[in-house]
Amino acid sequence: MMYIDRFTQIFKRTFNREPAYIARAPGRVNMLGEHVDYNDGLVLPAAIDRAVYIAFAPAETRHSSILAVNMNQRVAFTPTTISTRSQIDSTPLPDWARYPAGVMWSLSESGLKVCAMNAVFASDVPIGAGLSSSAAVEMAFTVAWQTLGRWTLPPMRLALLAQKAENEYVGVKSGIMDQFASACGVEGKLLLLDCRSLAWKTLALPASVSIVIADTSVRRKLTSGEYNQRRAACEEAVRLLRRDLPSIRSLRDVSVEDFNRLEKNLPREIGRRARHAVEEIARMRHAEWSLEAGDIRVFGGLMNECHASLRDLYEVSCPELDAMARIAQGLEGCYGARLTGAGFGGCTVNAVEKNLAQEFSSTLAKKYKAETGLTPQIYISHPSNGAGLLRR
Ligand code: NG1
Repeated sequence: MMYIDRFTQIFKRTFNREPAYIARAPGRVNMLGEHVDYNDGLVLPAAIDRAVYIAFAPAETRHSSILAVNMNQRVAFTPTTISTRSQIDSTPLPDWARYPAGVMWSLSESGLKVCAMNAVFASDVPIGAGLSSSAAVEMAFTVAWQTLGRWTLPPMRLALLAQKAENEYVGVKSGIMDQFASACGVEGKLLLLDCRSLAWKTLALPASVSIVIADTSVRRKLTSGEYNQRRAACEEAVRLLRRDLPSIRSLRDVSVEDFNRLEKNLPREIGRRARHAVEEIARMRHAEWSLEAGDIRVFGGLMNECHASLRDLYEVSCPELDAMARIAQGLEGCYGARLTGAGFGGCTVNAVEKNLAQEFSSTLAKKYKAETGLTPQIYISHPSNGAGLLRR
């Protein structure tokens, strides 16, 4: 509510009129299935109660004018200027503006009507923390342009258009998980997505369990290079494993048994990376059964195994994430703790007994600070609905 009032005021001050609409697009947390969206695997994210908010209206000009409240920066661009990544005054687009410009580009490429828009947006999704702040920005603009263009597509289709913006305009080869979760979130539910078929369904944690997100306050460095290297290692493993398993298309098609037999044919580092992906996809099958059976202990154990695998095999953790997960795993009421998102900094996600969640959070913060000297941000989070209009 606070956002709506604040935005309406900022919009009025900036554009001398009321916004026509306000939309919201959430960030996401991933409970399990890490670094497998680009291996055709299964993932288990939830949209969270931290989001991007956007107030917008059609513009009377030919260009779109966008104010980023967090950056206190305003840009103006048209479909023509964004093809050279610049604004109407020929200055380059700042980094953050590549997300809205990328969405405009992706929608236009798909032949959708993209109107000139005045917009003000802000986010309370921490940046670079593994909670998909960029997907939230993309989804907010996708919803805004859909509204002004008066076309309607299913949420999964909107997610794919936003992913195209990220992959082809921004230039990050991310999988579909983040945009999917921001587009398709369901209040109170986890989302089980098959990244190959794009079929999905909801699953729930038991009502007595809370999701606690613990931000190490370490921001990731050099991620896109490391991220793309991990992707490349998985692709190389598929290429080498095809000598024995000619029909495989991705690591999704390799069973743990076949991998155990064939790992010796892979260079050691490629073998470690691929083992994480193959075992993580298998863990996701167990996770589905355990949640359907309401067995949070088994599910929590899988979260802990996932953290160890990301740390030791995939090597995308860092000392602060390891400390946060290790301390949490030793606290009362914690069923499972692991790093979430790409890694190299950012957040852990924890499944915690609801009536112990407050105490868990304050003890975790204290112990983490004592061990690392850093002050973490810890929130009890609740799965939220996906991107959409807040009011007309
Ligand atoms: P985050 O941590 O939100 O950047 C990244 C990818 C996802 C997925 C996870 C690892 C981007 C934008 N997103 O998420 O598609 O591969 O890492 O599971 O790079």
